[in-house]
Amino acid sequence: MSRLKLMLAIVCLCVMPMTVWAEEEAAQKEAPEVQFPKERPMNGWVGGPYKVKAADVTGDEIIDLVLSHYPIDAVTVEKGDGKGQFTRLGLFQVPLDKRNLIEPIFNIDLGDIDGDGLLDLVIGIGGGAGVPQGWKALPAEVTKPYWPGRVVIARNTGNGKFQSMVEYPTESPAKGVALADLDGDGRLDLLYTARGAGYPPPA
Ligand SMILES: [Ca+2]
Ligand SMILES: [Ca+2]
Repeated sequence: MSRLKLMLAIVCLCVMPMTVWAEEEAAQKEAPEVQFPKERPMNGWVGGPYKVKAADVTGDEIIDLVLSHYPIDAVTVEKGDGKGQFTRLGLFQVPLDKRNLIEPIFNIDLGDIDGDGLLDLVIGIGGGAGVPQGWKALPAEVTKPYWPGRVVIARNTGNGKFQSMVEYPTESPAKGVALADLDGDGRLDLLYTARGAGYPPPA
């Protein structure tokens, strides 16, 4: 545990002016499927749905589920009907434009960041995908490029969809994320944890 350096950061989020989004896309007729890359090296990591949050993200005052899927960088929205039944409404994938590898999502949280009444999404995501086999025996300079992380904030655009707004880079995978008004100013603050620079250490 002594090698495990925990970093805690707090970022103040600016509350954007409330915006009325007049155009709402029509409900999807078919639920989107979660596509798992066939060629992606798994490195022993398996599994589907990983983290779950229960909250009303559609604005109809009925609890929905937001699921993160560990082997891929995707979040799905499962719309609740208030009777215990859920229907997949949307799928959000973290944009790949700033990286080449698909990375696992470690954690998610929800909060209305822009004050439009819809819960927005924060994601802790990090390296690991594509790490060479036997990485524990490799020197840090070889494995380090695989381990940066980021915290992604995505705006709820309605109808179970999210749009990436901003990313905060972290030196290692962002593990924990949370939204809370820490200083009581009525604006949500962002917290995240990361394992720390230099992880994993050389064997
Ligand atoms: Ca709902
Ligand atoms: Ca919002």
